[in-house]
Amino acid sequence: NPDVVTMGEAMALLIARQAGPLAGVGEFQRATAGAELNVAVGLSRLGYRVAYVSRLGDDSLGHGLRAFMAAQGLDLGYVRTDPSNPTGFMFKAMAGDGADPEIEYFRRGSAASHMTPSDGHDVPVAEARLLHLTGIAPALSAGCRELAFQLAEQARAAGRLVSFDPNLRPRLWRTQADMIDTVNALAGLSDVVMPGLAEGRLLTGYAHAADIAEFYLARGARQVVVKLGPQGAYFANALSSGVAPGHVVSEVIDTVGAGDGFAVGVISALLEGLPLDGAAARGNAIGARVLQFRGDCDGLPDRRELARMPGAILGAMA
Ligand code: KDG
Repeated sequence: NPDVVTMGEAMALLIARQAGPLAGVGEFQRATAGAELNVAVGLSRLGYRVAYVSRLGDDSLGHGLRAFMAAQGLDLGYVRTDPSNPTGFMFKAMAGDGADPEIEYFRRGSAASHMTPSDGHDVPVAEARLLHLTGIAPALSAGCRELAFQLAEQARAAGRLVSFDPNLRPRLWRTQADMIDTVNALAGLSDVVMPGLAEGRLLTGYAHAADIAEFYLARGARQVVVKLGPQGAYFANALSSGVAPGHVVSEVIDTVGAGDGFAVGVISALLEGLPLDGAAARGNAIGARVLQFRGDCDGLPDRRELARMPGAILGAMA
């Protein structure tokens, strides 16, 4: 059985090899993207068995993604091939000075966006230790949204942990109100909620990390970690609250994927029985490492690399 189950859309990622707006870039490097895929890869590198639920098109991008996932050790038993719809892809520009890069999606009507609750039927959520979801999959289609809620409800009914990163992508939603309502409803089914500060403000209407955390604790979350960027992360549960300090990164290469690296740190540490402050510290350390690599997954460490990282509080693998 898997330790962790996650579900989402994997995309081919074309990363600009030249600076400037995407419209003028002629050379790209091929990589992979997908917030939940990044988390799956990060947890697999740390030794967890991860089952990934998705659909890929029967095309070269889909075949390439499947080979990548297999090489990363993911359990692909729940990745279906959809012969009638394409694999999604996206472009990412080369950003300067730590700004978020320009992103362009080609994913509408993709194979993954055609998922429905039937994709979750044989997934062993009740046998896994944790289910990880983000706010991206439920934005893709009604079917993906139903699948996300179904998996969350199955995990809860079986007493399994649910971790959730809002990962707000306003351009994927029809309206902001729909985004806020849906994301907060999924957060309400989750034990561990990990918004960024700007996301938390938009989702709750509160300005301060402590109030954002209180909002989710009052709705049933057991642990909340609010990402504060270079300032680190604010964490709160019934026992404790505080700030796990951030890391100084001398050169930020690319910000995309740092939040997923943060989630890998928090989830792995909690699975290893670390207290929430240690989990937030490991999240900060892995998030900071991801900032120093261009690809979304390139900075995700294995156990040996984690052991050498500053501030990545170590725990015994459970
Ligand atoms: O969190 C990183 C993701 O944003 C990236 O890999 C692509 O999943 C993605 C998305 O939908 O933006």
